Amino acid sequence: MTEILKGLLIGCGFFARNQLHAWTETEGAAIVAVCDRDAQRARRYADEFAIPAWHDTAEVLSSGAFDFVDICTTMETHEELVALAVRHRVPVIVQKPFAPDIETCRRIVTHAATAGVPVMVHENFRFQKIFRRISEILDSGEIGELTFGRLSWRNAIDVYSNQPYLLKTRRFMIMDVGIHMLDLARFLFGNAGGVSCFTQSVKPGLAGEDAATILLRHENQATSIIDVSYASHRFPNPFPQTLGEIEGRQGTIQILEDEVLVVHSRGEQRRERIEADDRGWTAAPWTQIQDSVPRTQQHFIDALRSGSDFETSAEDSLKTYALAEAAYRSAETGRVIEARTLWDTSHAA
Ligand code: NAD
Ligand code: 89V
Repeated sequence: MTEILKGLLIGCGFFARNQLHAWTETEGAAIVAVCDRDAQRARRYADEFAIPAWHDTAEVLSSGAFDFVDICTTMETHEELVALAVRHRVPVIVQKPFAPDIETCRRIVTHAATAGVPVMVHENFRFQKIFRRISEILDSGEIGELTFGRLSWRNAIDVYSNQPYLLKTRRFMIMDVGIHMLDLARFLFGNAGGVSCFTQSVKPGLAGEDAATILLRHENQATSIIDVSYASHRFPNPFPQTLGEIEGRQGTIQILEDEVLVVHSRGEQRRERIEADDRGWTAAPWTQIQDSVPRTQQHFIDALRSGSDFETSAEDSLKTYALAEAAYRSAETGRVIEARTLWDTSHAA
C-alpha cells in the first residue's frame, strides 16, 4: 500500500483545527475533503488548509472517494456517523468520547466487527511523549512489579468558551477528561475490574459533574486512583498536565509539573524532562495535547496500512468505556461495580 490514503474529516469545530494541522504532518495520508452540517465552517477550514473539497452532509461517504474518515464531532453523533462509514466500508478514526454509554459503544463495535470495517478511537493522552516514556520505564522493570498508581488532572481552565456543549452534558467530567485518565490507567497499569467512584458538581448551573474521584482494582492486583476536576484553583494553572505517581516493589515514578519525571530506584533518584514538541502550529498551554495528535493519527495510518491492531481499537476501547460506565453506576449506587460485567457480555450481571 504505497499510495497516499485519501481522507474525509467530518466536524469542522474547535478541536478539528489541531487534527487538520496534524494531518499535514501525517505520513502516507492526506485530507482531501472536509464536511460540517454548518457549511460555513466546512468552507472556512477548506480555505484555511487548502483542502480541495468541502461538503455539508456526511452522505458524501457514499462517493467511494475516501480511504478513511476522521470523525471529530461530539459523542451523541458518533453512532450514526460510524454506521454511515461502515455501510460504505470506509475505515474510521473517531474522537473520544466514543459514545455516551456502554450499550451504544457495544452496538457500534458489533456493527463494525460484523462488517469487518476497522474503527479506532482517537484517544491521544496515551500518545503524549511523557506517557510513552513512562511506559518504557515500566517495561524496563526499573521500579519492579507495579503496586499502585495515581493519575491526577486538576485545574480551573475555562473549558466552556471553546466547548460550550460541556455546560449541558449530563455525563461531563468522567466522559470528557476521566476517559483520558481511564485509558492511561489501562495503558500503564493494565486492565481493571473493580470500580468505586464519587462525583461532584462544584460549578453552579452545570448539567453534569465537574469533578470525580475513581478507585480501580487492576487484574494484576495493583490499585490506582484517578482524580479529575475542572474546579481546582492553582496558580499558575497546571492545565493540561496530568500529574501523579506510580509505585512498584523496587521504586517509584513521580509525574511532576513542567513535564518532569523523578524516578526513584536502587536507593537513588534521577530527573528526566520529557518536553512535548513545539510544531509551529502548537501553542502553550495546549502544546502537550496538540503534540499528541499527529502521533495518534500516524499510529492510525501505520496500523491501517500494515493491517495490525490499533492500540485504541473500538473493541479494546470497550474495556475503557466499561470503566467509565462502572464509575457512573458506582456514583449513583454507592457500590463497587465490576466493569467486566459491562464489556464482556459472557460475564453479564
Ligand atoms: P465542536 O462542537 O466545536 O465541533 C463539532 C462540529 O461537528 C460542529 O461544527 C458541528 O456542526 C459538526 N457536526 C456535528 N454533527 C455533524 C454531522 N452529523 N455531520 C456533519 N457535521 C456535524 O466540538 P469540538 O470541541 O471540536 O469536539 C469534538 C470532539 O473532540 C468531542 O467529542 C470532544 O470531546 C473531542 N475533543 C477531544 C480533545 C482531545 O483529543 N484531547 C480535545 C477537545 C475535544
Ligand atoms: O481533551 C479533551 O477532551 C478536552 C480537554 C479540554 C481536556 O482538552 O476536553
